[in-house]
Amino acid sequence: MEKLIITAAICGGEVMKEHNSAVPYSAEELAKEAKKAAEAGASIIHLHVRKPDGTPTQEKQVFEKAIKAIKEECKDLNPIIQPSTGGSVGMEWEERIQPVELNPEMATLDCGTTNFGDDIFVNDFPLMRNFAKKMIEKDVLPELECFEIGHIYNGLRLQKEGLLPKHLHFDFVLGVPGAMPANIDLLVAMKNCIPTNATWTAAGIGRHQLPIAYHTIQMGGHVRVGFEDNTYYRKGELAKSNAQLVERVVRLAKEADRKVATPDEARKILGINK
Ligand code: KMH
Ligand code: ZN
Repeated sequence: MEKLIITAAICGGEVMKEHNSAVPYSAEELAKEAKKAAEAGASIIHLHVRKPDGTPTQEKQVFEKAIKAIKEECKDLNPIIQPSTGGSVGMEWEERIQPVELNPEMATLDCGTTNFGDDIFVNDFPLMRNFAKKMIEKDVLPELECFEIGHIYNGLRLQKEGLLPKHLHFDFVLGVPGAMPANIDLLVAMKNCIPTNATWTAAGIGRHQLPIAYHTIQMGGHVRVGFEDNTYYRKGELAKSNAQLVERVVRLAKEADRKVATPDEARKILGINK
């Protein structure tokens, strides 16, 4: 089986220090979390950024500072840094797209509108086309974020319109309240909807993080964990760090006889050649 790519979603756009005091906000905190997660085995850092008080932002300068700090702190590990273009609910598309201007190796491309808790996370076709075109222009590999099974077909429609690169990489996010539930039947169904030569990652929200991770390891997918999706290690026990969540996935992979990809191996699997 292909080596396992582990993504650490280290801060997200919604979770706050009030939920878990280890959630990083500043560039320095993000860099420290990224380093520990990369040392533990993460080859991709999925990145959101914050203002000093924790308010989510998509400001290019804030991303630039965080990316510089992460690169400096992770010089020897060199993980793939994958900024979010989702930001947090309610942001306008002009704000969300800013980190792509920094020429990252990857960025997320959310593939459809969905309920997101009590909010609506808006991703209509004009927005998706706009983001996809910008990513082509900047040679950024999109991670096609699918919160619903229909989002896969939105991604495939973008591909038919010539707006995606040759290699397709999906991320199935299961268990967002109001969106698709996290269960194994749905995970299998999603995997069966994507082209056989595409790669995929799965992320389970909250208590679903662990079961989605271990089924995904067995199914040949890649795994995302981290504070963005889940701040607990187990029921009633907060996670100490993103690295603690990554370490558990590494142990599961070992038990399943699946080797963990280094960042350069992940680049090869994903066809990143920047
Ligand atoms: N914060 C969510 C509304 C992404 O990074 O592209 C969306 C999100 C997806 O986190
Ligand atoms: Zn995100």
